[in-house]
Amino acid sequence: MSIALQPSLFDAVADEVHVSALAGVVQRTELSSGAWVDVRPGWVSGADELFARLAADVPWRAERRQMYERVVDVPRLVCWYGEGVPMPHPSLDAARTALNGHYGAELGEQFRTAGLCFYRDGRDSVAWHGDTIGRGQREDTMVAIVSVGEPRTLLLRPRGGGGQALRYPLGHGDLLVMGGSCQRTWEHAVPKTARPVGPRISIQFRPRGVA
Ligand SMILES: O=C(O)CCC(=O)C(=O)O
Repeated sequence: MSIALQPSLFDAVADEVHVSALAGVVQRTELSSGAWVDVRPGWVSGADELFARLAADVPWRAERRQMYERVVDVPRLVCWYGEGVPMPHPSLDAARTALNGHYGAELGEQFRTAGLCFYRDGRDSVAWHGDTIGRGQREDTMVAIVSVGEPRTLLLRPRGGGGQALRYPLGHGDLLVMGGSCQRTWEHAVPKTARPVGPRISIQFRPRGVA
């Protein structure tokens, strides 16, 4: 797959992909109902290289789903790496190891799976939802999202809406972690945009039984 990407200035000089330390630099925002969100901008350096590798090497799948009487295209490409399945790039193992080192004690378990989503342009999106398939419906958990490629806005709002959504533009190696009750008391979305935006890949690390 060949997709044009505007490189960030930082990545113009980064020739390898690596993750930096998290302790003391992740910024936590407490939300309502025991939910929280952590943000670490630019966590992955060499993120444009990682984007290019993932865009080319991951066996992306287009999905279709039933929507009322029609079957429609899911507006993004996906690929799922379950427990024990080799990651498509060694830096994703490094990222997961670093996340487990930083969050393992608080989470009480390990991040194990990786879901990858490819937003090709502003028409690709994901609607409001919480990751409530599985344990996220009943239990506090964490979902860690690494974003590479061009920034897209991830919105967060209390479940059911109301009030101003929080906006997080995520791309070029940014990390965002949703924790506590976030998956069942808040919802997130990546809306479509009419702005000319380049492609973004989202890598979501989750513990076992959360999807
Ligand atoms: O694109 C993102 O970072 C969000 C992905 C997401 O919410 C999901 O796949 O459940």
